[in-house]
Parts: sequence; C-alpha cells; structure tokens
Amino acid sequence: MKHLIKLTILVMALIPLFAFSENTGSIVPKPVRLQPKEGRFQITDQTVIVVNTETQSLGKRLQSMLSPAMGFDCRLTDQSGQNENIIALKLDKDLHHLGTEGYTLSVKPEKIVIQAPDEPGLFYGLVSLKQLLGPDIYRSQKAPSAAWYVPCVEIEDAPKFRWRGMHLDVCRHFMPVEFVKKYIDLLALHKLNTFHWHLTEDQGWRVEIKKYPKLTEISAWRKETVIGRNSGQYDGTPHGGFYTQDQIRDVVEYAKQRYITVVPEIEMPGHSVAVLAAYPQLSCTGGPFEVYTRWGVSDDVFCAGNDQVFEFLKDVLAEVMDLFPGEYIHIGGDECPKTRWKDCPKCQKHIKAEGLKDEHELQSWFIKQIDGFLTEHGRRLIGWDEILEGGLAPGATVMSWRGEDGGIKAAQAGHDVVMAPNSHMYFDHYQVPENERDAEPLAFGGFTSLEKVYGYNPVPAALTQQQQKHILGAQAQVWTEYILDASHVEYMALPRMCALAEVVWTPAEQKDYDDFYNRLEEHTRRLKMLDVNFHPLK
Ligand code: TNX
Repeated sequence: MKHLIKLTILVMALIPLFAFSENTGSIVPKPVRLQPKEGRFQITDQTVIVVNTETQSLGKRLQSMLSPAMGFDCRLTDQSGQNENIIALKLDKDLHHLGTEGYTLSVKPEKIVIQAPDEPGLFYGLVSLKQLLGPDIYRSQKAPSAAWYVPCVEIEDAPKFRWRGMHLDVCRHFMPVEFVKKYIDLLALHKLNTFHWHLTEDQGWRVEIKKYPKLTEISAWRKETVIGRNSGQYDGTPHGGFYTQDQIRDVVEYAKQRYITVVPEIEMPGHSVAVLAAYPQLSCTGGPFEVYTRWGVSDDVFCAGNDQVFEFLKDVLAEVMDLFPGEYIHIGGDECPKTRWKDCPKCQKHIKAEGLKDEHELQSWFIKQIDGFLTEHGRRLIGWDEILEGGLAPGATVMSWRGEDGGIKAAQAGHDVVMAPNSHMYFDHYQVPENERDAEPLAFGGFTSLEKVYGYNPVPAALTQQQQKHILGAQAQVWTEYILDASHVEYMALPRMCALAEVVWTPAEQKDYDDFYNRLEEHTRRLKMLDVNFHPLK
C-alpha cells in the first residue's frame, strides 16, 4: 500500500514535467530553433523583471501580459544585481544577424533571459514566453490555478518574411473598434506585423475625412442589404458606421504597441459608388447614385478625365497619411470596369491629350498620378494586381490576388510584391469540403482548407533568386460580403490565421503539417481562453 502511495505521488509529481515539456513544442508559429532543456522556471509574485531604460516599456508590456491571469504584478527593476528568480530583457545589437524581428529566449530554472537586437524582436520573445506558460495565462481574469511554470528551453528565432499580413473588410459589414482591437491582438499572438484595413467600398465608406463630411453623413450608410448571394431580395435594414479620426488614431497606436503596422486601403478608381452617392460630380455620368446594397462590381467608377477627382483623392489621401504613419498606402485599383470611361467625353478627351492608347492606359495613368503624389509625401503605393494594367507606376508594390501571375510579372519587372492569391489566402472561402457544409454559414464559395493554407509557399519557383527578393511576404484576406459580424469573422479567420503565421514565419523546409496540427490542439486552448469563436479542428 505504502509503495502504491509513493508511486502515485511520484507519478503525480512527474505529470506536470511531461505536460510542460510537451508544451515547449506548442509555440505557433514554430520557432526556427528550439531546444527543450531539463527543468522549469516558476514565476511567482517574487519574480522580478529586469530592464534598463531601453527595455523599460517592454518590461511594462510583459507585466500587463501576465498580470490579468496571474492576479499579481511582477516588479520591474533596473537593478541588475539580482541574478535569480528574474526575467531579464535586453537589447543587444550584436544579435543584428537575427534582423529587427528576431530574438533569443533562454529559460533556466533560476532565470529567464530574452534578448533581441531591436524592440520588435524583444516583443516576439515576450509573445513566445507567454505561449510557454500554457493556456490559462490567456484568461482575462485571475486563473484558478496558482502555479506558473515555464519549461526550460533555448530558442533562437526570426521570421522568414517581413510582410506578414491579415486584411479585414469593414465595409461590406462594419466592425466596431473593440473588435478591430481584438483582431489586432490575434495578429500579435501569431507574430503577424501588418494589418490591412479595407476602409472604403461601393457598400460603405468607413473613415472620417474632415474636408468631405458627406463621406460619413451619406457614404457610410446603406439603406438595406441584399440577402445571400445577390438573391434579389433585400433585408430592409439600414447598415453602416464609420471610425472617427480619434478612433483611427487610437487603433493605429494600439497596433503600434504590438509592433503592427496598419495599412489603410482607399479604393480607386473602382469600388467607389459610396463616394459617388455623396459626390456625384466625381462620376462620368453625374448620377444620381445610392450607396450600393448588393455585391459585385459596379460600372460606375471615378471619372478619370476630371481634375476635381484628383483634387478630392489627394485631399483624402493627405488626411489618410496624417492618420496612418506607415510607409504603405493601399489604393485598391482592382475590378475597375472601363464601360463608363469608354462613353465619357472627358475621359476620351483625356486619353487623346495624354497620348494614351486606350482605357487600360488611362487606368495606369490614373494610378501613376496617385503614385507620384504618395511618393512626393515620402510614402509608397501598394495596389491589387490590376495596377499592372497598361503599365505599372514606378514606385508601386503589387498585391497579387488573382493567383500569383500578377506577382510574378511585377517581381520580374523589379517591383516588390505581397502574395495574397485567392487560391490559398482568401479566408472568406469555405474551409471544409462540399459534403461537410450542412452546418457551415454561407460563404463566398471556393474551398481553402487549413492544410491548403499551411502548404502555401509565397515564393514562386518561376522567379530567379534575385527576383525572389521582391517577395515581401504573404497576406490573407477576410472579405465580409457573407460575414455578418465579429464572431463570424473569427470563425472564418481562425485557425487558418495560425497556418498563415507559419507560412510567413517558418522556413519552408521546416514546415510539417502533422506537427503543426498537434501544436494547434494546444493552441486552440489558448484561443478558447481568449474567447475566440474559431472553426473547430476535426
Ligand atoms: C474580389 S480581391 C474582390 C473583393 C471581393 C472578393 C471576394 C479584390 C481585390 N476584389 O472586392 O470582396 O473578391 O472574395
């Protein structure tokens, strides 16, 4: 009997060891180098976070990442005298070979040390440390369990790509600021660094522009919405909303604290009916128009032969640049039918005056005007692959969505590219096969499984090594025609976002779907604590 008790105690004591050493393998995205070691470090209310002036704010960030679930604050100190029971954060330029987003994380029984050449890397070290603590640490309130163990481990890690993006369409269905912040938190959890905020569309304009108040009085609201896939029936319910400039600044700052750049998208020359509803003089025909209530592509677009259009767009972009300090401004450029331009005397006159061949060159001329304007202001233009039509603007970066062809052409021509192909990176597509869709909400169509996303390689084999350098990374899109609210966005975005994270972080030769899937089981426990409505694993 005594033996049995001893054995039980021994087994009980070992369980956490096994559980925790297993956990060293569950970081998502998978670190480039990770060596599990013997033992574990315990974080208690006596543990001290050691910082210096450079790492003070990240020390505070670590405190706030841990304290809600732990129910206590680890003390911050700049006294490096203490050498035990510490979590030390250090910036070390000697680690510059890891790049600005790389870090090392060493967990020993007596101390944890996180080092990085730069702040973003140090932040990612904190994100990894938190994942090592197990799912309870993601609770927003004090967790019932009282002991916080970190398994001993040595990690050296850095991302494969520098553009690791998620897009969100807040136009087809408006998403409140609180959710946008939760979405940004989810990006940070997966070490994604770019949030592409799709802010303007035929169906709604979502950003306050002081000079053009009708954009938020009129363009931000539609009187009703078509039911399903353009069924011809409408719901009779007004829909809309917009972000004030203060709210935008707040979101941009929130993202910045998580080392995420927000790339705003202001669509032109197409997908702009909502603007024309308020300012019909910017169209070819003069209107009248109403904010679009159905999905698809409208023939009514900005007139390309009217100076007022460029004055308007430059005014808008000036306010947008003021709100979004990042390098890139996305100007859409996709799906712009040439129907109106063909019949418009102003557009035709302009084609002649500029010596252009046709309406496709007019589209290219349009984008070049905007490219010039953004470049003058020290920014860079990015647009969907239709901006290749009629010749690329000199400084343009291409976001390749109609497969990879546009991206390949752009890279061959020496332009930077973000891969966002609808074959792998469209999270508005179904995630299960057709015969398993009975319980799925209506989606755009397609079939993009978790495994398919995971298997994506953003670097096409058709490119030479030199051209491959133009592939900045990849991005997934969440278009919301059929995604009605925040919880539905989560359902479509997760867990595919986890697969995306590995596509853009982990070197292709280290990827292994089975291993990823095993880690996801632990990872989805984190998502549960974060109250995320993810699509269940099989
Ligand atoms: C194409 S991607 C669009 C969007 C739609 C999406 C639906 C792109 C540049 N244009 O306007 O929402 O397909 O998947």
